[in-house]
Amino acid sequence: MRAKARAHPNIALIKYWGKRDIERNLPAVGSISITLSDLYSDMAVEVDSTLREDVLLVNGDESRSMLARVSSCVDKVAGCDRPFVRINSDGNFPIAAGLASSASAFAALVVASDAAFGLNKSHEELVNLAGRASGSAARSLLGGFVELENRDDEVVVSNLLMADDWALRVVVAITAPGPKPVSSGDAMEISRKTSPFYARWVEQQTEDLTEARAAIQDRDLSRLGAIAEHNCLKMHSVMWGSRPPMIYWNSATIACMQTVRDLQLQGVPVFFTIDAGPQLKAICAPEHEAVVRDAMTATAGVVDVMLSGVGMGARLISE
Ligand code: 2P0
Repeated sequence: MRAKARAHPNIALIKYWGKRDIERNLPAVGSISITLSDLYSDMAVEVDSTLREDVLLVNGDESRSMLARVSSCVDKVAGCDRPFVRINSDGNFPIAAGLASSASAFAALVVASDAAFGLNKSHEELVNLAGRASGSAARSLLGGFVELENRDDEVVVSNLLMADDWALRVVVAITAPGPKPVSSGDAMEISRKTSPFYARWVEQQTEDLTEARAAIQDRDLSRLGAIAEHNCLKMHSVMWGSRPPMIYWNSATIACMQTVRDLQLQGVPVFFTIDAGPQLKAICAPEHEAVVRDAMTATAGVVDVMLSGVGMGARLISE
């Protein structure tokens, strides 16, 4: 009646922004991501019939703010009449700061809960349970290059390439490690309801997915970079056009973008993406990682740099 799982955050190259069904947390658009290898969330779930409520420890400290969302995810896996659980969540990167901590946390949570309750659910069920907790978490069930597709009333994830098929490196420039002011879920709804660009964003997503899929199959970094940067800036334009505007960037985020542009002008094959937070992720081949890392580290306002490869999907690990 206890199990522990590890999952990694994923970075969307073609983004999920907006929901078509809030109740079931179904995304309005498909997306393509890479699962990271070096950042992780571990979730240990222990069923304990002596508890009077669920208990959540995040990096060793009791957390009540995240408890309702975590409990609700365990309910969806094991049913509302389940015994209470003690959950230990540990990770090696900042939470709720635009680094997809909810993706890795909920992917690990559904895998650990399924095992702790001995349910043996199918991979497809686990994907959809993770997606209900956090849209991007469905993608962290798989490693490598992952596409999430909308199908009727469910999501389907599949591998475009495995992690070993294309060894890209991700240089994460942290410009502000604190939690974001507005959650992604709330910001998406504000965008859907108020941004004049939202409908066009949804309409164009199929084109962007097709282009990125082809670039990934060809392992063409400059083609993938062009469509990923376009899709990222388009998503942020939807946010900027919302009322109130959703601006997650700070001045260092823009400085990082300029650093990537300068590297590109010097002939370094690298591209950037930015999620719902002020951190920038620069993506390149392994032979260019050191120059990209040094340039990001030297950029004004960067407080930390994390390095990662492309990694594995969610799985059970020993305690
Ligand atoms: C993504 N983001 O595709 C996009 C890009 C942020 C920007 O998925 O409301 O935490 O829990 O389903 O998955 C972040 O949103 O949102 C996200 P919910 P989630 O990675």
